[in-house]
Amino acid sequence: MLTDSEKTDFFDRGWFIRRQQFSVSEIETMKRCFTSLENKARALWGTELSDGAFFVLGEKDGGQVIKRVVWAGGTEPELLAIGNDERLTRPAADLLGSSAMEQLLSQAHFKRPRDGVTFGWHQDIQHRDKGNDTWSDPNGRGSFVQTLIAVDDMTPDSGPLKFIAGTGSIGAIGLDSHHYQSSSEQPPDLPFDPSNAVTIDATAGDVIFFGPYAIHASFENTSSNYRRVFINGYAYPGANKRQYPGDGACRLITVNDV
Ligand SMILES: O=C(O)CCC(=O)C(=O)O
Repeated sequence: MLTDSEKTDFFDRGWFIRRQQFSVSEIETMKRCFTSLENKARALWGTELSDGAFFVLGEKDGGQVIKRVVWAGGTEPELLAIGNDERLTRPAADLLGSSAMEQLLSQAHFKRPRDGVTFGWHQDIQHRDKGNDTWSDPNGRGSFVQTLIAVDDMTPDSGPLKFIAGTGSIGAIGLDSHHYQSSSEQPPDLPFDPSNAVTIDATAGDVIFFGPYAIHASFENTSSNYRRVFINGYAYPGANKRQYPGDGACRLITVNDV
């Protein structure tokens, strides 16, 4: 069950963290899957759907950059199984107010040292609602829950997540897509003050829960360690009208007794 303060943190502040949800050996399994994804990416020439997952790849200084692997569970069954784990799905169902959910995301982020991968200031609704009736909000509270498992420790220099507190229920504010692209911590024209952002400090095994309106970002990993996260995202049934890439993406998940 969620506590009242977790609910308030999610809907008002924008996020909450459950510490040490996954054991050392479960994290080791996730790391093995991420290594397998890296090996699979190495065999690819560019962004493509391969073996059930969608690899979004780039290049820096002549080397391959893995920007993200969309529907990673499509090629790594152990990651797919985690997407149906009640440590993620039960709180998500509770927040959505529905025992049935559509799993939209099973996404691997790598952030290898100095690989240039950044996620500029954005709200996740920008990636759910692509206009033309691709998204609706049947539960009236955003209809989406994102969960992010820290696979490595998230330290101040490893490109940690940053949130703007108080944005959990502000609705879509129409941040420009260039904010999402930006690698700069402080683009000049943001409608909020990034210097007030809260930097998340997480240990491998922690899970961060946040909604579609929470404004957040993460910048370059300047440490000498990997900063991997595994993201699973769940929508209220009927909210999403797009097909996401990857074998089995947008599957229906049901949690008992919510
Ligand atoms: O890997 C990251 O830090 C980015 C996470 C993020 O922006 C998201 O899940 O929407």
